[in-house]
Amino acid sequence: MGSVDEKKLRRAKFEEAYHVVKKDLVDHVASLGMPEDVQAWYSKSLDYNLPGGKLNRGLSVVDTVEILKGQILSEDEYLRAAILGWCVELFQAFFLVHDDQMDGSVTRRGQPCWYHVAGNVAINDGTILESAMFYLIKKYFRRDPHYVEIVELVRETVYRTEMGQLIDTITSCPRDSPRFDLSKFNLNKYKLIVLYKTAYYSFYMPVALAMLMCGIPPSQETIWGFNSGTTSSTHLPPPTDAYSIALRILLPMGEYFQVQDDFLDAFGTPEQIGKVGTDIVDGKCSWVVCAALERCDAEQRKVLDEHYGVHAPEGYKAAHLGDLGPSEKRVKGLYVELGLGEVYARYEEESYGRVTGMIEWVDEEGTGLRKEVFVSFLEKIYKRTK
Ligand code: GPP
Ligand code: MG
Ligand code: MG
Ligand code: MG
Repeated sequence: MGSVDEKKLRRAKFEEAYHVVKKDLVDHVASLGMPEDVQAWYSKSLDYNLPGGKLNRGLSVVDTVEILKGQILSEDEYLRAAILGWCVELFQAFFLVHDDQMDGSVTRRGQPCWYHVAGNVAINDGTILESAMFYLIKKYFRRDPHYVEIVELVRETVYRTEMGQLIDTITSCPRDSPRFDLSKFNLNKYKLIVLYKTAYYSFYMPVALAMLMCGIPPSQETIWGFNSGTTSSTHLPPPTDAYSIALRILLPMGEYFQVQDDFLDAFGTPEQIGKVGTDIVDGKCSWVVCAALERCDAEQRKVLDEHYGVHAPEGYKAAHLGDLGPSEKRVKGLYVELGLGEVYARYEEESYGRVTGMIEWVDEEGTGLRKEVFVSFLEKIYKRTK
Protein backbone atom coordinates (compact mmCIF):
# COMPACT_ATOMS: atom_id res chain seq x y z
CA MET A 1 0.00 0.00 0.00
CA GLY A 2 1.67 3.21 -1.21
CA SER A 3 5.28 4.36 -1.53
CA VAL A 4 8.04 3.94 1.07
CA ASP A 5 7.50 7.54 2.25
CA GLU A 6 3.77 7.03 2.56
CA LYS A 7 4.35 3.88 4.61
CA LYS A 8 6.68 5.81 6.92
CA LEU A 9 4.03 8.51 7.38
CA ARG A 10 1.35 5.94 8.17
CA ARG A 11 3.61 4.35 10.73
CA ALA A 12 4.53 7.70 12.28
CA LYS A 13 0.85 8.63 12.57
CA PHE A 14 0.07 5.31 14.25
CA GLU A 15 3.04 5.78 16.61
CA GLU A 16 1.64 9.16 17.65
CA ALA A 17 -1.44 7.39 19.00
CA TYR A 18 0.88 5.47 21.35
CA HIS A 19 1.16 8.62 23.47
CA VAL A 20 -2.61 8.68 23.89
CA VAL A 21 -2.59 5.00 24.85
CA LYS A 22 0.18 5.45 27.39
CA LYS A 23 -1.41 8.54 28.95
CA ASP A 24 -4.81 6.82 29.22
CA LEU A 25 -3.27 3.80 30.94
CA VAL A 26 -0.99 5.65 33.34
CA ASP A 27 -3.69 8.23 34.21
CA HIS A 28 -6.03 5.36 34.96
CA VAL A 29 -3.71 3.65 37.43
CA ALA A 30 -3.00 7.06 39.00
CA SER A 31 -6.76 7.54 39.44
CA LEU A 32 -6.85 4.20 41.25
CA GLY A 33 -4.45 5.67 43.82
CA MET A 34 -1.33 3.84 42.66
CA PRO A 35 1.80 5.53 44.09
CA GLU A 36 4.38 7.28 41.92
CA ASP A 37 6.83 4.36 41.88
CA VAL A 38 4.11 2.04 40.55
CA GLN A 39 3.16 4.57 37.87
CA ALA A 40 6.84 4.90 36.92
CA TRP A 41 7.28 1.11 36.71
CA TYR A 42 4.17 0.78 34.56
CA SER A 43 5.34 3.59 32.24
CA LYS A 44 8.70 1.90 31.88
CA SER A 45 7.15 -1.49 31.15
CA LEU A 46 4.91 0.07 28.48
CA ASP A 47 7.77 1.96 26.81
CA TYR A 48 9.98 -1.12 26.90
CA ASN A 49 7.49 -3.67 25.64
CA LEU A 50 4.94 -1.93 23.46
CA PRO A 51 6.19 0.44 20.75
CA GLY A 52 9.47 -1.07 19.45
CA GLY A 53 8.27 -3.78 17.06
CA LYS A 54 7.41 -3.89 13.36
CA LEU A 55 3.80 -2.86 14.22
CA ASN A 56 2.42 -4.87 11.28
CA ARG A 57 -0.44 -6.26 13.33
CA GLY A 58 -1.51 -2.91 14.76
CA LEU A 59 -1.18 -1.12 11.43
CA SER A 60 -3.29 -3.79 9.79
CA VAL A 61 -6.27 -2.79 11.92
CA VAL A 62 -5.98 0.84 10.81
CA ASP A 63 -5.31 -0.11 7.17
CA THR A 64 -8.31 -2.46 7.14
CA VAL A 65 -10.66 0.16 8.60
CA GLU A 66 -9.47 2.68 5.99
CA ILE A 67 -9.92 0.22 3.13
CA LEU A 68 -13.37 -0.91 4.31
CA LYS A 69 -14.63 2.64 4.88
CA GLY A 70 -13.23 3.64 1.49
CA GLN A 71 -12.56 7.21 2.57
CA ILE A 72 -10.21 9.27 4.73
CA LEU A 73 -11.09 8.64 8.37
CA SER A 74 -12.29 11.45 10.62
CA GLU A 75 -9.98 12.24 13.55
CA ASP A 76 -12.25 10.33 15.91
CA GLU A 77 -12.50 7.31 13.60
CA TYR A 78 -8.72 7.24 13.15
CA LEU A 79 -8.16 7.35 16.90
CA ARG A 80 -10.62 4.51 17.54
CA ALA A 81 -9.03 2.38 14.80
CA ALA A 82 -5.57 3.15 16.19
CA ILE A 83 -6.71 2.23 19.71
CA LEU A 84 -7.82 -1.17 18.41
CA GLY A 85 -4.48 -1.44 16.61
CA TRP A 86 -2.60 -0.72 19.83
CA CYS A 87 -4.79 -3.30 21.58
CA VAL A 88 -3.47 -5.90 19.13
CA GLU A 89 0.05 -4.67 19.90
CA LEU A 90 -0.71 -4.98 23.66
CA PHE A 91 -1.90 -8.53 23.02
CA GLN A 92 1.36 -9.27 21.26
CA ALA A 93 3.48 -7.55 23.96
CA PHE A 94 1.70 -9.53 26.70
CA PHE A 95 2.45 -12.81 24.98
CA LEU A 96 6.01 -11.94 24.01
CA VAL A 97 6.94 -11.08 27.61
CA HIS A 98 5.71 -14.51 28.69
CA ASP A 99 7.00 -16.33 25.61
CA ASP A 100 10.55 -15.03 26.09
CA GLN A 101 10.57 -16.18 29.68
CA MET A 102 9.24 -19.62 28.71
CA ASP A 103 11.62 -19.97 25.74
CA GLY A 104 14.62 -18.75 27.77
CA SER A 105 15.29 -16.09 25.12
CA VAL A 106 18.10 -13.55 25.34
CA THR A 107 17.02 -10.54 23.30
CA ARG A 108 13.86 -9.17 21.72
CA ARG A 109 13.61 -6.21 19.35
CA GLY A 110 17.33 -5.62 19.77
CA GLN A 111 17.29 -5.28 23.57
CA PRO A 112 17.43 -7.73 26.50
CA CYS A 113 14.10 -9.52 27.04
CA TRP A 114 11.98 -7.82 29.71
CA TYR A 115 12.35 -10.66 32.24
CA HIS A 116 16.13 -10.11 32.23
CA VAL A 117 15.48 -6.48 33.21
CA ALA A 118 12.53 -6.90 35.54
CA GLY A 119 12.97 -10.39 37.01
CA ASN A 120 9.95 -12.53 37.90
CA VAL A 121 7.62 -9.54 38.14
CA ALA A 122 7.72 -9.71 34.33
CA ILE A 123 5.03 -12.40 34.64
CA ASN A 124 2.73 -9.88 36.30
CA ASP A 125 3.78 -7.10 33.92
CA GLY A 126 2.74 -9.37 31.03
CA THR A 127 -0.72 -9.96 32.45
CA ILE A 128 -1.08 -6.22 33.16
CA LEU A 129 -0.55 -5.62 29.43
CA GLU A 130 -3.44 -8.02 28.79
CA SER A 131 -5.71 -6.18 31.24
CA ALA A 132 -4.69 -2.84 29.72
CA MET A 133 -6.05 -4.05 26.39
CA PHE A 134 -9.50 -4.75 27.88
CA TYR A 135 -9.43 -1.43 29.74
CA LEU A 136 -8.90 0.46 26.46
CA ILE A 137 -11.56 -1.54 24.61
CA LYS A 138 -14.02 -0.62 27.34
CA LYS A 139 -13.02 3.04 27.39
CA TYR A 140 -13.38 3.52 23.63
CA PHE A 141 -15.95 0.91 22.54
CA ARG A 142 -18.35 0.46 25.44
CA ARG A 143 -21.12 2.14 23.48
CA ASP A 144 -20.28 0.47 20.17
CA PRO A 145 -23.10 -1.79 18.90
CA HIS A 146 -20.52 -4.61 18.59
CA TYR A 147 -18.81 -4.09 21.97
CA VAL A 148 -19.71 -7.56 23.19
CA GLU A 149 -18.47 -9.21 19.99
CA ILE A 150 -15.20 -7.23 20.16
CA VAL A 151 -14.56 -8.36 23.74
CA GLU A 152 -15.53 -11.95 22.98
CA LEU A 153 -13.33 -12.04 19.90
CA VAL A 154 -10.31 -10.93 21.91
CA ARG A 155 -11.08 -13.24 24.87
CA GLU A 156 -11.50 -16.26 22.61
CA THR A 157 -8.31 -15.37 20.75
CA VAL A 158 -6.36 -15.13 24.02
CA TYR A 159 -7.63 -18.61 24.93
CA ARG A 160 -6.74 -20.09 21.55
CA THR A 161 -3.27 -18.54 21.61
CA GLU A 162 -2.66 -20.02 25.06
CA MET A 163 -3.70 -23.43 23.73
CA GLY A 164 -1.17 -22.96 20.92
CA GLN A 165 1.56 -22.08 23.40
CA LEU A 166 0.66 -25.18 25.39
CA ILE A 167 1.01 -27.53 22.40
CA ASP A 168 4.20 -25.70 21.33
CA THR A 169 5.70 -26.18 24.79
CA ILE A 170 4.75 -29.77 25.49
CA THR A 171 5.69 -30.88 21.97
CA SER A 172 9.26 -29.52 22.32
CA CYS A 173 12.08 -31.62 23.83
CA PRO A 174 12.40 -31.28 27.58
CA ARG A 175 15.62 -29.36 28.33
CA ASP A 176 18.69 -31.44 27.30
CA SER A 177 16.70 -34.68 27.27
CA PRO A 178 19.07 -37.33 25.85
CA ARG A 179 16.42 -39.78 24.57
CA PHE A 180 14.00 -37.37 23.00
CA ASP A 181 12.05 -38.94 20.12
CA LEU A 182 12.04 -36.61 17.11
CA SER A 183 9.48 -38.77 15.32
CA LYS A 184 6.86 -36.84 17.36
CA PHE A 185 7.48 -33.94 14.96
CA ASN A 186 5.73 -33.70 11.61
CA LEU A 187 4.15 -31.01 9.47
CA ASN A 188 0.59 -31.85 10.55
CA LYS A 189 1.49 -31.37 14.20
CA TYR A 190 3.32 -28.21 13.19
CA LYS A 191 0.29 -26.78 11.40
CA LEU A 192 -1.89 -27.30 14.46
CA ILE A 193 0.64 -25.54 16.71
CA VAL A 194 1.00 -22.48 14.51
CA LEU A 195 -2.71 -22.18 13.76
CA TYR A 196 -3.31 -21.73 17.47
CA LYS A 197 -0.18 -19.97 18.70
CA THR A 198 0.12 -17.46 15.85
CA ALA A 199 -2.47 -17.35 13.08
CA TYR A 200 -5.60 -16.41 15.02
CA TYR A 201 -4.10 -13.53 16.96
CA SER A 202 -1.69 -12.18 14.38
CA PHE A 203 -3.87 -12.35 11.27
CA TYR A 204 -7.54 -13.04 11.89
CA MET A 205 -8.00 -10.91 15.02
CA PRO A 206 -6.70 -7.58 13.58
CA VAL A 207 -8.91 -7.87 10.48
CA ALA A 208 -11.97 -9.14 12.37
CA LEU A 209 -11.64 -6.26 14.86
CA ALA A 210 -11.60 -3.78 11.99
CA MET A 211 -14.60 -5.51 10.40
CA LEU A 212 -16.53 -5.22 13.67
CA MET A 213 -15.60 -1.57 14.03
CA CYS A 214 -16.89 -0.98 10.48
CA GLY A 215 -20.20 -2.66 11.37
CA ILE A 216 -19.92 -5.76 9.16
CA PRO A 217 -22.61 -7.87 10.83
CA PRO A 218 -21.28 -10.84 12.81
CA SER A 219 -22.87 -13.85 14.41
CA GLN A 220 -21.33 -16.38 16.77
CA GLU A 221 -21.44 -19.02 14.05
CA THR A 222 -19.75 -16.83 11.46
CA ILE A 223 -17.08 -15.23 13.65
CA TRP A 224 -15.55 -18.62 14.36
CA GLY A 225 -17.40 -20.31 11.49
CA PHE A 226 -14.49 -22.12 9.95
CA ASN A 227 -12.64 -24.21 12.48
CA SER A 228 -11.62 -27.55 11.10
CA GLY A 229 -8.33 -27.39 13.03
CA THR A 230 -6.24 -27.06 9.90
CA THR A 231 -5.13 -24.23 7.68
CA SER A 232 -4.91 -26.29 4.47
CA SER A 233 -8.34 -25.56 3.20
CA THR A 234 -8.04 -24.72 -0.48
CA HIS A 235 -9.90 -27.94 -1.31
CA LEU A 236 -13.05 -26.86 0.56
CA PRO A 237 -15.65 -24.76 -1.27
CA PRO A 238 -15.15 -21.01 -0.71
CA PRO A 239 -17.41 -19.67 2.05
CA THR A 240 -19.74 -16.77 1.33
CA ASP A 241 -19.99 -15.06 4.69
CA ALA A 242 -17.53 -12.21 5.36
CA TYR A 243 -15.99 -13.52 8.62
CA SER A 244 -15.65 -17.08 7.30
CA ILE A 245 -13.89 -15.82 4.18
CA ALA A 246 -11.54 -13.71 6.28
CA LEU A 247 -10.69 -16.75 8.42
CA ARG A 248 -10.09 -18.99 5.44
CA ILE A 249 -7.64 -16.54 3.88
CA LEU A 250 -5.93 -15.26 7.02
CA LEU A 251 -5.20 -18.59 8.71
CA PRO A 252 -2.95 -19.86 5.89
CA MET A 253 -1.36 -16.41 5.83
CA GLY A 254 -0.60 -16.85 9.54
CA GLU A 255 0.92 -20.26 8.90
CA TYR A 256 3.15 -18.76 6.23
CA PHE A 257 4.18 -16.00 8.68
CA GLN A 258 5.21 -18.49 11.38
CA VAL A 259 7.18 -20.54 8.84
CA GLN A 260 9.06 -17.30 8.09
CA ASP A 261 9.61 -16.77 11.83
CA ASP A 262 11.00 -20.30 12.18
CA PHE A 263 13.19 -19.95 9.11
CA LEU A 264 14.62 -16.65 10.37
CA ASP A 265 15.19 -18.18 13.83
CA ALA A 266 17.70 -20.57 12.22
CA PHE A 267 18.94 -18.59 9.20
CA GLY A 268 18.65 -14.92 10.27
CA THR A 269 21.27 -13.01 12.24
CA PRO A 270 20.45 -11.46 15.64
CA GLU A 271 21.17 -8.00 14.17
CA GLN A 272 18.64 -8.63 11.43
CA ILE A 273 15.82 -10.16 13.49
CA GLY A 274 16.43 -8.36 16.80
CA LYS A 275 16.47 -11.63 18.73
CA VAL A 276 18.77 -14.60 19.23
CA GLY A 277 17.18 -17.76 17.79
CA THR A 278 16.31 -20.41 20.39
CA ASP A 279 14.32 -23.04 18.47
CA ILE A 280 17.20 -25.52 18.01
CA VAL A 281 18.43 -25.47 21.61
CA ASP A 282 14.85 -25.43 22.91
CA GLY A 283 14.06 -28.46 20.73
CA LYS A 284 11.02 -26.82 19.14
CA CYS A 285 8.79 -28.48 16.57
CA SER A 286 9.79 -25.79 14.09
CA TRP A 287 9.07 -25.81 10.34
CA VAL A 288 12.81 -26.07 9.69
CA VAL A 289 13.36 -29.24 11.69
CA CYS A 290 10.20 -30.80 10.19
CA ALA A 291 11.59 -30.05 6.71
CA ALA A 292 14.95 -31.54 7.75
CA LEU A 293 13.32 -34.70 9.13
CA GLU A 294 11.50 -35.22 5.82
CA ARG A 295 14.76 -35.06 3.87
CA CYS A 296 17.53 -36.50 6.01
CA ASP A 297 19.18 -39.90 5.51
CA ALA A 298 20.03 -42.25 8.41
CA GLU A 299 23.40 -40.60 9.12
CA GLN A 300 21.94 -37.11 9.12
CA ARG A 301 19.09 -38.27 11.34
CA LYS A 302 21.68 -39.41 13.90
CA VAL A 303 23.09 -35.88 13.96
CA LEU A 304 19.62 -34.51 14.70
CA ASP A 305 18.92 -37.15 17.36
CA GLU A 306 22.17 -36.31 19.10
CA HIS A 307 22.25 -32.54 18.77
CA TYR A 308 18.68 -31.23 18.49
CA GLY A 309 17.39 -29.70 21.73
CA VAL A 310 20.83 -29.52 23.33
CA HIS A 311 21.86 -26.29 25.05
CA ALA A 312 25.38 -24.93 25.00
CA PRO A 313 27.40 -25.69 28.13
CA GLU A 314 26.52 -23.46 31.11
CA GLY A 315 27.84 -19.91 30.77
CA TYR A 316 28.51 -20.21 27.04
CA LYS A 317 25.81 -17.81 25.81
CA ALA A 318 26.60 -15.32 28.56
CA ALA A 319 30.23 -15.20 27.50
CA HIS A 320 29.52 -15.06 23.76
CA LEU A 321 26.14 -13.42 23.27
CA GLY A 322 24.57 -14.89 20.18
CA ASP A 323 27.44 -17.33 19.63
CA LEU A 324 26.45 -20.85 18.73
CA GLY A 325 27.08 -23.75 21.05
CA PRO A 326 28.63 -26.87 19.45
CA SER A 327 25.33 -28.77 19.07
CA GLU A 328 23.49 -25.81 17.60
CA LYS A 329 26.33 -25.29 15.14
CA ARG A 330 26.09 -28.92 14.05
CA VAL A 331 22.33 -28.71 13.45
CA LYS A 332 22.65 -25.45 11.49
CA GLY A 333 25.37 -27.03 9.37
CA LEU A 334 23.00 -29.89 8.58
CA TYR A 335 20.23 -27.44 7.60
CA VAL A 336 22.57 -25.91 5.03
CA GLU A 337 23.71 -29.35 3.81
CA LEU A 338 20.06 -30.33 3.24
CA GLY A 339 19.48 -27.20 1.12
CA LEU A 340 16.71 -25.92 3.37
CA GLY A 341 17.26 -22.35 2.14
CA GLU A 342 15.98 -23.41 -1.29
CA VAL A 343 13.20 -25.53 0.19
CA TYR A 344 12.06 -22.44 2.09
CA ALA A 345 12.22 -20.21 -1.01
CA ARG A 346 9.95 -22.67 -2.83
CA TYR A 347 7.59 -22.85 0.14
CA GLU A 348 7.43 -19.04 0.21
CA GLU A 349 6.45 -18.77 -3.46
CA GLU A 350 3.92 -21.57 -3.13
CA SER A 351 2.28 -19.97 -0.06
CA TYR A 352 2.18 -16.57 -1.71
CA GLY A 353 0.50 -18.06 -4.78
CA ARG A 354 -1.97 -20.08 -2.72
CA VAL A 355 -3.07 -17.12 -0.59
CA THR A 356 -3.24 -14.83 -3.62
CA GLY A 357 -5.52 -17.39 -5.29
CA MET A 358 -7.80 -17.47 -2.23
CA ILE A 359 -8.09 -13.68 -2.23
CA GLU A 360 -9.79 -14.03 -5.62
CA TRP A 361 -12.71 -15.71 -3.84
CA VAL A 362 -13.76 -12.52 -2.10
CA ASP A 363 -17.16 -11.36 -3.32
CA GLU A 364 -16.79 -7.64 -2.63
CA GLU A 365 -20.39 -6.74 -3.41
CA GLY A 366 -21.97 -9.54 -1.40
CA THR A 367 -19.85 -9.27 1.75
CA GLY A 368 -18.76 -5.65 2.17
CA LEU A 369 -15.14 -6.92 2.22
CA ARG A 370 -12.38 -5.69 -0.09
CA LYS A 371 -9.66 -7.82 -1.67
CA GLU A 372 -7.25 -5.00 -0.87
CA VAL A 373 -7.55 -5.81 2.87
CA PHE A 374 -5.83 -9.16 2.28
CA VAL A 375 -3.46 -7.97 -0.43
CA SER A 376 -2.18 -5.20 1.82
CA PHE A 377 -1.63 -7.61 4.75
CA LEU A 378 0.14 -10.16 2.54
CA GLU A 379 2.41 -7.49 1.07
CA LYS A 380 3.48 -6.50 4.59
CA ILE A 381 5.02 -9.95 5.16
CA TYR A 382 5.98 -11.28 1.71
CA LYS A 383 9.75 -11.93 1.57
CA ARG A 384 10.29 -10.34 4.97
CA THR A 385 13.79 -10.60 6.38
CA LYS A 386 13.08 -9.50 9.97
C1 GPP B 1 5.39 -17.23 18.61
O1 GPP B 1 6.28 -18.20 19.03
C2 GPP B 1 4.17 -17.38 19.43
C3 GPP B 1 3.82 -16.51 20.38
C4 GPP B 1 4.59 -15.26 20.61
C5 GPP B 1 2.62 -16.77 21.21
C6 GPP B 1 3.02 -16.84 22.65
C7 GPP B 1 1.88 -17.29 23.45
C8 GPP B 1 1.83 -17.33 24.81
C9 GPP B 1 0.58 -17.81 25.47
C10 GPP B 1 2.95 -16.89 25.69
P1 GPP B 1 7.89 -18.02 18.99
O2 GPP B 1 8.40 -18.47 20.30
O3 GPP B 1 8.41 -18.63 17.76
O4 GPP B 1 8.06 -16.43 18.87
P2 GPP B 1 9.50 -15.72 18.86
O5 GPP B 1 10.31 -16.34 17.77
O6 GPP B 1 9.17 -14.28 18.52
O7 GPP B 1 10.07 -15.91 20.22
MG1 MG C 1 9.89 -17.45 21.55
MG1 MG D 1 7.67 -19.64 21.85
MG1 MG E 1 10.21 -17.99 16.73
